[in-house]
Amino acid sequence: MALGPHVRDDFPLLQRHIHGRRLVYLDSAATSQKPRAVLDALLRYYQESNANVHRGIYRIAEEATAAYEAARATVAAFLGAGRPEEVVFTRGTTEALNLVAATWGRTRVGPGDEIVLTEMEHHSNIVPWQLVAAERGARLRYVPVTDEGRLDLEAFDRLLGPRTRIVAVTHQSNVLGTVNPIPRIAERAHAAGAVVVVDAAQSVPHQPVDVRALGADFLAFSGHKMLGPTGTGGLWARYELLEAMPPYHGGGEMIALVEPDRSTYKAPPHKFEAGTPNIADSIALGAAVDYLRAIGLEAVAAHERELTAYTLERLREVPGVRVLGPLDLRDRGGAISFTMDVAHPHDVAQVLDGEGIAVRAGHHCAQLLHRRFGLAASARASLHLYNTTDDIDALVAGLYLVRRVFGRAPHPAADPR
Ligand code: 7TS
Repeated sequence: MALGPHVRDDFPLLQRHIHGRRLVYLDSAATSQKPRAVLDALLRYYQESNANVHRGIYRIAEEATAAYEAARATVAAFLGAGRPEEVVFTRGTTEALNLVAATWGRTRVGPGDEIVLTEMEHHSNIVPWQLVAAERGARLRYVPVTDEGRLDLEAFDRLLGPRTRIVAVTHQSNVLGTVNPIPRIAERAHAAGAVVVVDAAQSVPHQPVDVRALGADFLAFSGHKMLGPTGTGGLWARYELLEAMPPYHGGGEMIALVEPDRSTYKAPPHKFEAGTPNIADSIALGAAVDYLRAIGLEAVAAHERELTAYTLERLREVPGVRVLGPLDLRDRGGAISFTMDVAHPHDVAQVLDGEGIAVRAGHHCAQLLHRRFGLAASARASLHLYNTTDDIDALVAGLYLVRRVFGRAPHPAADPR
């Protein structure tokens, strides 16, 4: 394994012990751990340059503004954006998707128009569009998911039509691990006259992402899943689209001129960043990107591919484990959800916790997808660059323990199918 063991030393939290055992952290799809470089950047900002941005003309305010804008430029370059001003900082993917829905969506979608989503979306790429559709009288259409956990692309093509205004799709499923063919989807969506919104919460942290190569119009991501602090993330959009969109929030620092009855706004991205932004955390997100770039996203992806292969192989050994999603490594990443015949996913997670192993259990904010597979919940192990084969060996040993604790008879609520 190229990365795991020596990278782990960079992450203070991964040195912890839980119940007397080394912590095995397998929940990076929920949030990643943070390297020391990110923690140092946070502390350095507060100890040396803490001041509000875009307003003070004194030394530390200028330093804070320069560091905040440098972080934007770092993130923009990381995503292959044309210019730093195409990146709006938000609290994460959820806020970025709500921003697009509430501005572009509400002004461009009318009665009878259609918004195309997929059955594998996270709730944050469903609910904002439901709000728009209800307000504007539009209709939501869903691309079905195949039994193997891929999008049915022929069904997608058939769903596109003259009323399609928006196609909003995840790049990488947080449950199935499936990596969707965004360039192909974007090409068809554009041919139908729709804009393409990509939920890249699970792809940007794990593989090289280039917004231009994807053919996206909007792309949302979460900084806290890519080694940055919580409360960070952003929206990338083509600059012309940001210019054409109304503001999302009103307040200080997003205006050019305020009059009693109306205001004019600053140019993007500032038009979308009302009030005091998340300065320290965004600067530390820049440090996270520097850390990831130093290792290289190709190397991160290769490490995770190898570890995903190892995980799938080891899980196959455990009787009664059923893995969701594609088994072909060419179109899947390291979010590996599974069920066990003898225990409910919550019981699986609880037994694993007793061994110091952190996995998530539940619907992972993807109820439509779980329903599609006849499930209410699943357990999920999700990988990042700091995981190792040791972590997977611990997981597998933990699953054998689950079998010993719950017996070998299938549990009635474990897998309702
Ligand atoms: N989209 C996808 C595909 C996600 O996986 C998540 C978070 C979000 C959007 C929302 O991101 P946020 O940073 O705004 O919360 N996914 C998960 C998960 O799988 N477990 O916890 C959070």
